[in-house]
Parts: sequence; C-alpha cells; structure tokens
Amino acid sequence: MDINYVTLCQIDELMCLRVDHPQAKALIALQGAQLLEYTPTGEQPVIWLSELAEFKKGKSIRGGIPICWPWFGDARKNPESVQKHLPKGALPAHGWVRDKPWLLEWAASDEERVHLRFRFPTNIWPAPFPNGVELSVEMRIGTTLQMCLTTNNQSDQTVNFSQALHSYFAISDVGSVQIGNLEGVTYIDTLDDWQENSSDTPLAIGEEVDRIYVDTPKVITIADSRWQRTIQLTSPDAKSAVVWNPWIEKSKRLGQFADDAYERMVCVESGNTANKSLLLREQAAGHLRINVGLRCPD
Ligand code: TA6
Repeated sequence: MDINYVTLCQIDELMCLRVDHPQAKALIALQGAQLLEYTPTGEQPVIWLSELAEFKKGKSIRGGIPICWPWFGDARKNPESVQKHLPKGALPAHGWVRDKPWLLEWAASDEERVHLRFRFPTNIWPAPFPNGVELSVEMRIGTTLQMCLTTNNQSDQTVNFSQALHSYFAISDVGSVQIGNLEGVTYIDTLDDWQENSSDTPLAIGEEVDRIYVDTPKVITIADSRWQRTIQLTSPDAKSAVVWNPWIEKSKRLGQFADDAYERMVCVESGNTANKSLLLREQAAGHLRINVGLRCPD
C-alpha cells in the first residue's frame, strides 16, 4: 500500500493496517474493520486494546471499537421487529460482522488525517435477513477520530436492525473517571432485570455497570481527573448508548481480559439498541457516526 502514513502488517493470523500519522497513531484489523488502537500525538491512548487480545481468524478481538450489526448484544433480547429478520437457533453476541473479513475500499491521507473506507464484502445475508443490504464504514484518523457506519438498504423491503459502535475507552484508573451528560437520562439496567432507572449525578464507577441509556444526548463525556483530560464522544445519529464496565468478578470470567483490566477501560457504545433499533425503508441509507476527541478539563 503506497498511501502515506498507512502500512499493511500481519499480527498473528490477522492482516491489519498500521497508521503512523503526525497527528495520531492507530491500528485497524481488516477482520471486522475493527479499529483497535487510537492515540493522538502527545496524548495517552484514547481507545483501549486488551493486553491479552488475540488476533485469530473468526474470533472477536477484545477492545478497540467492534462493529455490532445487524443486532446488538443477545439477539433474543432485541425487539421482535429485529428478531423477525434473524434465523432461528443460536446466534453470536453483537451480530454477524465483527469477526468477519472486510475489504479496504479506499484510502487517502493529507497533513490533517488519514481517511479509510471499508466495505463488508457481500450483501447476501442468512435468511430471512433481506439480501441487498450493504454495509460500509469510514474512518477519519487525526487529532480526532471520526467513524461513520453506513447501512445502505438496496433491498426491496423495509429492514429493522440494531447496531452499535462498541467503543472501549482507555482510562487512567476506574476510580478517577466520571461519565457525564447522562444525568437524568433513562437507562435500562441489564443487571437489575432490565428495569428502567435514571440518576441525577454523573456516573462514577464502583461496581459492575451494564446500562443501555436511551434518548441520549449528542455528546457524552468521560472525565479523567488523573490524566487531566476529558474524552468527548459525539454521536449525532445514536438514540442509545451502552455504558459497561465488568468490574472485579466478571473480569475474571471474560476472555482476552486481565483480572484487573476493568481498572483501565470503560465502554461507552453509541448506537441504536434495545427499543431504539432502526427501521430503514427500501432504497434508503442510515448512518451511525461518532466523533471522539479530547478536551482539557474545564
Ligand atoms: O458492552 C455491553 C455488552 O453486551 C456487555 O454485556 C458485555 O457482554 C460486553 O458487551 C462484551 O461483549 P463481548 O461479546 O465482546 O464479550
């Protein structure tokens, strides 16, 4: 590849793109078009990758920004409108595409950023999911990270799906961060029998958290007092956001996850999940965009 700042490399079984640009470094696996690392120049990493990440064909990689599509989480916990498109029987968590090869369709760079576009190599899906639904993702990697996941419904029917950009953010220490802008926002607590709840204070993490916030604001912040920065996650199209930290006990049960890794990461996953799944009419396209940037503390 002769694009400035981008080199093709192999890590164990997987082909990856390494971005080394004056403004930022990044690593992307062609499997899942999964951004694995993102570090703006002169900063601590913004996106977290497990120290125990495995680069094996057909196996999801722990960390980065997995693309969850055309369903999020447990397929059977999705609305009927999403499930009606899915085959019966066992289905993997977080959809079909995060552990499959994608194609690099386009790459360019300038002094500001590297711009990449990946396409899922087929629009033929397991029945009864409609054929002709195309999936692509664009990434702009510079002083901020921008991603846009596009679903292009070229089929002759309406399609319902749930989706998320499952971002693992790097933090200094779980006791030093607060998730902001979710005060007063209703969430579904998957750890409390999927009951609805809300809180009037910024979220500090002191136990396992696995919440689906709905009707979320465009901007969610991760304030990190020890690294003296705030990660700003802007998601103009998302109608939901999952906040997840496995805490102590679940960390011991997770694959590719050190027992103390919960101290160094938090997931804030912009998407259209739970009762905020997306309906796309035939010949229509839908976008899920995120912009990740750093803000010095106020
Ligand atoms: O982040 C929400 C969540 O659904 C959690 O419940 C946890 O399962 C996490 O995703 C990780 O899922 P994975 O399949 O990548 O281990």
